[in-house]
Amino acid sequence: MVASDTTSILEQLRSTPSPGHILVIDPDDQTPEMAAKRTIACVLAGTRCVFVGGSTAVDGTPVHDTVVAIQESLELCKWNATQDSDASEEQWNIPVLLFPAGARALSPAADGITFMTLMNSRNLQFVMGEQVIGGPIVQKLGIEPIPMGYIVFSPGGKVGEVGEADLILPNEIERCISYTSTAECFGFPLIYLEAGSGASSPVAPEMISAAKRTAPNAIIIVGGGMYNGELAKQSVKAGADWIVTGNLTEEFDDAAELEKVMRKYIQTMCS
Ligand code: 1GP
Repeated sequence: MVASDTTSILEQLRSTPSPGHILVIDPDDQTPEMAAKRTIACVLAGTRCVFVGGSTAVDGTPVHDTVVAIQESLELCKWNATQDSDASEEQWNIPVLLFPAGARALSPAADGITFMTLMNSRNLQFVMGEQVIGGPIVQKLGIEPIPMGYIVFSPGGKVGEVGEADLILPNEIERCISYTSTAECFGFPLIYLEAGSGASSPVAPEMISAAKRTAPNAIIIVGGGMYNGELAKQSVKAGADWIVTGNLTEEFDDAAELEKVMRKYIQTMCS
């Protein structure tokens, strides 16, 4: 990241005006160069944070190469901004966070890591197993861990399958409340409500409202199937602090076109 070195990433996330937009980059779906190009287009459109990872991205090499390419592009844009009195350097202070599928999908070039537990997995490996392997590595790498309760809702997509999630179904608001209250009791600063990448519908607004109500101290992140700004806006109205978009951005190889689409998306989301 190119932010002030004294500000923690978590503080930066907390102080970013809500709602914020997160771009999720899946290194399995694109080259590092394309990931960097999409990142720059989205930041120009208003994105304020980048997650790198995906449910099948378990190997560290593509993750690392992708993080490096993104960081280099952001640094270059920041440097360019220093040469132009009309440009804002601050715009390029974008945290690049690992959003790992497991303990091997790590990179020292990241600014931080969403150190998550997949709370509603049936498999302990995703609740505390990968974490116990990854914890010492994260400490050695010196990247900032940001604790995150990760909760997967129906339809769940690939992450629901791979993560063996006991999905929260549309009529199970009480289960949603149980998980988000528990996440609040653990003190997770981040709670991610996930419908799965490419989900046919995003997490329902009433689930998001319940999460916001029962976990008032957490930053509520919502993603999966957020195909347009209107859906994102509904989630924001329900209480989402940050909206995550992945698949939609992969439809565009042309940076100018992507910037245009995402500018409209983010404007609608914030309206
Ligand atoms: C995946 O929630 C994110 O973890 C993004 O989902 O790819 O559907 O935007 P989409």
